[in-house]
This record gives sequence, structure tokens and C-alpha cells, in this order.
Amino acid sequence: MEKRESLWDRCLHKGISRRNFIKGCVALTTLMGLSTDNLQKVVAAAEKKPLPVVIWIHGHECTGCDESFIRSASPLASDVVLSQIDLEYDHLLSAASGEPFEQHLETLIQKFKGQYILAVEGAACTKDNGVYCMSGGHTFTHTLRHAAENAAAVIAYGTCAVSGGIQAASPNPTGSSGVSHFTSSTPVVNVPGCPPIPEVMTGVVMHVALFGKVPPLDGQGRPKQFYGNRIHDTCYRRPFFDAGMFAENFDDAGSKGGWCLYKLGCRGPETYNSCGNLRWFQGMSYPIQSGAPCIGCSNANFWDSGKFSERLPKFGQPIGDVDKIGAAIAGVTAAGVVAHGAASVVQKKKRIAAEKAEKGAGEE
Ligand code: FSX
Ligand code: SF4
Ligand code: F3S
Repeated sequence: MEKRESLWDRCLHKGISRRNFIKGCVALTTLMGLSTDNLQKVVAAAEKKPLPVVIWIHGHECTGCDESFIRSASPLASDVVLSQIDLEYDHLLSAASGEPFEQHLETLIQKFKGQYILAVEGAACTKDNGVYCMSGGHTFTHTLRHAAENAAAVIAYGTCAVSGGIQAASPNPTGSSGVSHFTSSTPVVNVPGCPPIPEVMTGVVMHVALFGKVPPLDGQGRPKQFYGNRIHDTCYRRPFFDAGMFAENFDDAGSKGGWCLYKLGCRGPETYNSCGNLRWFQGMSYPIQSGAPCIGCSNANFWDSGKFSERLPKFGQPIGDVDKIGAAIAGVTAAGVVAHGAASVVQKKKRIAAEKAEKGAGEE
């Protein structure tokens, strides 16, 4: 059987020094959300484990997820694609096409049965036997089922793959849904976001590749490392929220002064993602930093949750009377705000306790 290259083998072939290999392993360790205590394990795995074979298929979508991924800055998308994974088949990025390309997919599935990672972008379209989303002479749902049942793990990349996304928005004319119903017993990692943060995808792929299992997941199948906090918890505008200072219009003084966007519809308080920490384009920006409220793009059915620029009580948990928040901080009673504060403290305590328990169980 042919010997497949490890990350270290590939570094040797490319003339990359041991020092830079170790530096890369440090970066990977951080990216995977592990403490540097795990560095030795990561180095050992990167020396020996063959690079992961990745099959990347696309259903109903806008292709924004790939657009996001190819702009991954740390690590560079080109490094991921050329050095850290064996991306053998990608509907969008592969240069090959036609029958030989489709035959290659089948060969890969047979040759790497139970070993490859299946990355899925886009929703599964089910109406009329899935005829509204075809590729290579097959419905997407056929390819998805076949590729998923033989994979080591499936990564649902983007809100469309996780829960249907815009295709599933009312009235959902193609009967679109998330892809997890098509994956039988193969573990699925959900990476929502429209689009998701590219570094999250790299972190998840490398975790599966180096440790042979999916990273710790929350109740919605999302990697805890990246979806453990609300946007609101890491938002740099949070002091304005706490002080009761809100932009009322997109062009008012509050908006220009960088005040909280809650009254302009911000769904940060009920959305879990790492946007405030990781951001896009080498940490340059994310929606709130660019003056736009979070529209909750990591939440299921977010397209159907009304006007993005309006904060309506039916969305998530309304946070009391926002006009009284500043007063509440100053000690005046505002029940809604107190409830919000208490909920945040409870949530934080729960998270810390869960993290302690996880550490105690010897994660990695
Ligand atoms: Fe959906 Fe992705 Fe939004 Fe677009 O693949 S999550 S519409 S950014 O492209 O699927
Ligand atoms: Fe930031 Fe939105 Fe929370 Fe305001 S409501 S602090 S803008 S996340
Ligand atoms: Fe999406 Fe909100 Fe982040 S809209 S990109 S989850 S700030």
C-alpha cells in the first residue's frame, strides 16, 4: 500500500525547516483551541499521521462559504489546500471536470473508505426526489448519502449545510434542509455561519485529521471552542450596551460614535460564534465592527426572523427595557436588565464549570 505523506513529510519535501514546522504546529494547536500543553501531541501526530484526504461537495448555496475559506489568512488557504490536507475532490476548486472527475470521486470513496473527511457546503434539496440540485448526473442528495456513509466524519460547513439556510427560507420551494439527516451513523460537525469563519473550518479539519475524532461539540453539534460564546459576550461595543448607549439610526451620532447596535436589530445577544474574537481577513473586521448589526447568520432559520434592522420582541430573549439599562447599572431597579445580567452570570458559571469538567476528563 502506498505510503501517504504526513505534514512533516510534506515540510521536508518543500524544504521547510524544523523550526518553521514546530511554529506551524504551535499555530495549529491554538487554532484547534487546545492549550500549548498539547503541543507535543500535535507535533507527534503531525509527524506521523497521513495528511487527511478531504472530499468537498456543494449543494444548494451561494458559494460564499468557499469565498470565505479561500480568504483564510492564518493559515493561508493556499497552505491549507496545498500542504495541510489532501483536497482530492472539490466541486468548486478542482480544475478537473467531467466523467474522469466523477470517476475519481468514486475511486476515492472506495480507496479511503472510513478515512476521509467529507466537507459539505450548501443545503440538501429534497423536493421531487432532489431533482433541483444535480451534479455529475446524480442528485446532490444521492452523492451526499453515498459519500457520507463511507466518511470518517462529515463537516457541515455553513448555515445552509447545517440547517438549510436561505434555500430553506419560507416558502422553501425546493424542500431544502440541513445535511445531517443524510449521514446515518457518521459523526457530523456543524460549522454554521453565512459564511462561517474560515479558520474554524481549518481548525476542525485538522482536529479530525490529527486526533482521529471530532472536537468536543455542544448540544447542536458545533465545536465548543468556536461556538461557546455569544457575539454579545465578546463584542467590543458591549460597554455601550451596559451603559445604555444605543444607536437609534444608522446615521445618527451614536452610530458614528460606535455605540451599541441592539436597537438597530443586533442579534448578538442570542447568536453563538467567534466573530468578535477571530474576525475576518487577518482579524481585520466583522459585521459589528463595520457598523452593521449581527443578523444572527449562525442561527437556524435566521432568514425568516423578520427585518434584520429591527429589534422585535419575538426574536430570542428580549433584554428588558434597553432605555433603562444605564440607569440600572447606576443602581436603579430594572427587572429586565437584572434578569439579563443574572442569565449572563449563570451562563458564564456553567461554561467555566463545563470547561473544568472537560479538563478533568483529560481532553486530548
Ligand atoms: Fe449558505 Fe455557503 Fe451562506 Fe452562501 O456554501 S451559509 S448562502 S455564505 O455559500 O452555503
Ligand atoms: Fe454588540 Fe450587538 Fe451586544 Fe450591542 S447588542 S453589545 S452591538 S453584540
Ligand atoms: Fe454572522 Fe453575526 Fe458573526 S451576522 S458573521 S454571526 S457577527
